[in-house]
Order: sequence, then C-alpha cells, then structure tokens
Amino acid sequence: MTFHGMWAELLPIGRSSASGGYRRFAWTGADADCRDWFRAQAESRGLTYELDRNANQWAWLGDPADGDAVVTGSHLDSVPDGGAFDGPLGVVSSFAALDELRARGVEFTRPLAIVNFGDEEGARFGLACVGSRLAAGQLTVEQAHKLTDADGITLPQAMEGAGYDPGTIGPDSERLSRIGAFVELHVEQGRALDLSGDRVGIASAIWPHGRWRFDFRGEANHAGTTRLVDRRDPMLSYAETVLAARREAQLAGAVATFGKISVEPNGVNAVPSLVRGWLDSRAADQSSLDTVVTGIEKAAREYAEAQGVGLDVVRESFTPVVEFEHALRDELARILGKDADLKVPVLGTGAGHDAGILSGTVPTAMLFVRNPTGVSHSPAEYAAEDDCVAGVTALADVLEGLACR
Ligand code: HGY
Ligand code: MN
Ligand code: MN
Ligand code: MN
Repeated sequence: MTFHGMWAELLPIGRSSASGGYRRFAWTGADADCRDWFRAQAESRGLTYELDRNANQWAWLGDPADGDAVVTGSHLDSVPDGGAFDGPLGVVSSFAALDELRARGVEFTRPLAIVNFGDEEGARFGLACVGSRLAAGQLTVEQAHKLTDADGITLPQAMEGAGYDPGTIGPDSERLSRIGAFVELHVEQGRALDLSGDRVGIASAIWPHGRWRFDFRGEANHAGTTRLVDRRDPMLSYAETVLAARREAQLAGAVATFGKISVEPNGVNAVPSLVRGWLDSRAADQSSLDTVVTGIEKAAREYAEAQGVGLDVVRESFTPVVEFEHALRDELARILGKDADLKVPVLGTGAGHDAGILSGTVPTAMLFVRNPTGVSHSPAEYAAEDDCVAGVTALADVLEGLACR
C-alpha cells in the first residue's frame, strides 16, 4: 500500500467531525483501531508482528535474535484535539520507507523493525511516553500501577479493558539490547525548517521538560451573596500564577504553559473550592528550567497566601535534556549529505519523543519534516505532501545506509 493509501486509512480514525482534530487516547477504541491498522500493515508486508511486554507493537524484517537491529517508527496516539501528523507521520513513513527499500532491491544486512510505542502523548494518564519509559526502565511498574485517568480508571484497568495483559509490564532491557540504532521521523513542531528553507532536518537535542500540578485550595461559597473581601477564591491565585508563568518564561527564554485545569465544584454560581492547574515547562538547559519553575512556584505561593488559599505543587513528570548520539547523528548527516540537492540542518526541539526516552539506552537519532506554520498539538498541524515524500526518501536512505548493502 502506498503512503497515500496508508494515510487515507488512518485519517478517519478518532477524528472529530466538528474540529477535524484527533482523540486517539491510549487504550480507547480509536487507539485500538490504529493498532489494528498497524498490525494489518505489518502482516500485509510479510513482517513478523510482535507485541512486547508493554504492549508496544513491532513489525520485524529479519530475526530480532540476530541483534544490532535498526529500528524506526513513532506513535499513533494523540493529544486532545491533536493533528494528523504528530506520531502517525513517523509510522506511515517507516512502512513507506521499507517499501521503497524493497523497490530499490537492496539486501538487508541487519534486522529491521518498525515500532508503534503506546501512549506517547500521555493525554490520558498525564505522563508522556509510557510505553518507551516502561521498556527503558524510566517508569517503574509500581509507578505505572498508580497512573489514573480523569474517570478514575487505572492504567492496568485500561490496558485490560483493551484486551492487553497489564501483568507483564516492566523493563525490557533484553529487547532494547538487541537494537543497534533507533531512528524516529517526526513532523517538526516549530518553524526552523520553514525559515531555513529545508524539507528535512536532523535532531540535535530535546530540551529538558516536565509537568507540575498546582492545587490551589480555597473555600466554596455562594457567588451572589459572598462579599469579595470574604472570599478565599483559588481561581484568583491560579489566574495570577498563569500570568507569572508567562513572565518567568519570557525572562528565561523558555516556555511555560498552563493548558489543563480542573475546577471544583465547577459551578457557575459558586466560588470554587479547588483549582487544579497543570504546568508544562521546557527550556534549552536545566538551570533555565529550574529558574522558571522556581519563579512560578514562588509567585504562586505569594498569590495564594494573599488570598488565604492553600497551595500544593507536585512534580508529576520530568525528562532531562537529551543530546542525541553524535556518532549516529553524524552518520545520518553523512548518508543524507550524499544527495547534493538536500541540505539537512541540525536542530533542537522543545518537544518530547520516545526517541528521547530511548536515547539513554540505545543509539538514537531523529529526522524532522518541515511544518510550514510550525503549529502542532492542534488540528491545524500540517506538512506538505512533497515534504512528506522527501521525509520518506530521507528515512529510506538512512535505513539503507545503516542496514543494507
Ligand atoms: O512533547 C510532548 O508533549 C510529548 O511528548 N509529545
Ligand atoms: Mn506530540
Ligand atoms: Mn509525537
Ligand atoms: Mn440558591
């Protein structure tokens, strides 16, 4: 099946007819449909389909036991109202690149696999890259068992509900030790390639990033009868904190986002008792990130105190800076540099990826495909057809350079 055919099959899965955005949350029906699609693509190509102990999906050409495998792939889940490209572009391009290599008639010298990592976005349980974190031992089984969605369903319950055995989850070091290189292709989530006028880029690094939960606790009261001076309104402290986050991030050249909020009792005519806001913050280096988050927390405490509001801040997840392996990165630049028409810049990103998680264990690299508006995690996310084709060719070249004669 062509790139187009695969894209057309995936496109309707989990798409909202109202916004055109996607809700493909882990272990839901839309996720199951994406997983069925992956399996069908693997089997239609005669690849060996395999589910690992963390329910990540693999499609193998050659024997994994031979070791030193070259692996490519990405994820198929989405953020709430996400775009079509973040994740699926990497998976579809992987199958298309394999088709291209077969059409070239190359001889494979190393086992090759395509992977779909589960729950990359963390949209449901609040932690990104659950599948790769479990495999790499960066999320313990005990921690994973405590992950709970907004409806109180735990990760093991959700997995079980989707027909997977949560009893097997855990580190997969033997599997990872059989991988010699992992290359993830991804739509760029910024405009660097658009500005430089290039179709494809190589990743240098991923910014350190994390998620913090801010619980502001005040007192529920009547919206009509409670004088302003008598209120302990957590929404006020929260609102001031959102503005502080913007200021602190701007000062440090970083980013800080409160993109998710939950309010109790969530009544239009009641002063809230609890405002829970989630901060996502990222910076080019650790000390800038520390400065931003410490500054936001300090401001939040001052605002809360002034309003008679309690505040708890919990760090829910953290991913340190990732510097992709220089040797593999140079190898990609060398392979792609053979094409005189293709200039391939090297760029950093503030977005997290399974490649970042694996990079501590496996030599890992990433390719980015131009995104003309830079918009991502939105239905407006886009990459032009020509650029997607250039991405497939670049990935095929890289895989050929690494795994073929
Ligand atoms: O960067 C993120 O928010 C996620 O890991 N894709
Ligand atoms: Mn994403
Ligand atoms: Mn992604
Ligand atoms: Mn009343």
